[in-house]
Amino acid sequence: MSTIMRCKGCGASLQTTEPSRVGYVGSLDHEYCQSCFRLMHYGDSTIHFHPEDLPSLPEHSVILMVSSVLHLDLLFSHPVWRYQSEAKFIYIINQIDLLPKDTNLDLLLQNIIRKAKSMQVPYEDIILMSAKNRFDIDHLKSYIASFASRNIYLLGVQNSGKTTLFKALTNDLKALAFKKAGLTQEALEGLMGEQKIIDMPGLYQGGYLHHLLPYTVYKKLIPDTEIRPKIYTMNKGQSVFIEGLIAVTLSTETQPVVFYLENNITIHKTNDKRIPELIKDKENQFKIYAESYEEKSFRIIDQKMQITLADMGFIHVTGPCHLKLIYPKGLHLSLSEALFQ
Ligand SMILES: Nc1nc2c(ncn2[C@@H]2O[C@H](COP(=O)(O)OP(=O)(O)OP(=O)(O)O)[C@@H](O)[C@H]2O)c(=O)[nH]1
Ligand SMILES: [Mg+2]
Repeated sequence: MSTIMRCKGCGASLQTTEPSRVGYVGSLDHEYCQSCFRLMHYGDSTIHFHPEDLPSLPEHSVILMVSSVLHLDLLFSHPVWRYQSEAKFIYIINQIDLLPKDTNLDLLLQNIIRKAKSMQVPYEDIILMSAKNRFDIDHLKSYIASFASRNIYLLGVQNSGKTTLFKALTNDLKALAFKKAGLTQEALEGLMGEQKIIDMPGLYQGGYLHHLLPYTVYKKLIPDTEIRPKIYTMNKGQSVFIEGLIAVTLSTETQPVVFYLENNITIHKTNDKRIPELIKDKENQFKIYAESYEEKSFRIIDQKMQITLADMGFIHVTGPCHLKLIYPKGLHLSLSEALFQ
């Protein structure tokens, strides 16, 4: 019986026959598929499929549902509990190091718990942590060890940090964790003491940057360091153009608007009338931005609200006011109460 060789980076079954398919490699004695090799050494991305179906896991599993703080508005949008009703769910809210240092984490946790309760989401625990923090990892290890279950699954949206956690929990040095959405192709397995940790391929989320932009572009736009607030006092009719991608215009009277984005993102203050011309110019420059743009208006009544800009960051603004956003068609934007302060 021949054993299937797997890529150590993404878990794909290695094959030598079809270069355009996942897992292709020149020779089966390589550790990494060609795609992972290129990602590691040249920083580019070739093929990867995006699994859309929820995987079926054994009954009574312990499932760590991993979410990034960047994805909180969609935290419970994959109702895995409906298909895995016997499982124990622990929600890991990862990448909290991205939030400003003075964020009130207790308040954030309370808001998440309130949301879980209102949506009747079953859970054992909700843990705020950073996969890059040794102390948080040690805590998680002891917590996981307290479960009798032998198999612990890591599940969640692409780019939420599952493989980063997997590597830290199992001391695996070869699995790849990059900002490439859909990097893990098939389950990766490793041991933490007597327990098996299984890192699953990420769940696909449409409307995120990977949906519209090539990896070499979106990897620079998704934050990997603290998103410090930048406050812009905007006047009526004034616009802020974010990295040639999203234009935010204030249609009401002067108002401070707070942007939480990766530090290197260019924010250009302009006025409403120049936006079409700027968008066109950006398209000419990059030829990669969306074929078409769409527009959404947000009427903010009174309290502090949050507009989530796909997996790129947030806007906080307090009403009453009216913001208009022009953005590539299909990009995910949402309005919610400000989840963190
Ligand atoms: N700042 C920060 N970055 C993190 C953290 N966890 C993961 N990352 C980064 O997030 C990116 C994605 O991490 P992965 O572990 O590959 O994410 P994944 O959930 O396995 O993604 P898929 O395999 O595509 O489903 C990488 O660039 C990681 O370095 C964290 O706690 N803090
Ligand atoms: Mg992964």
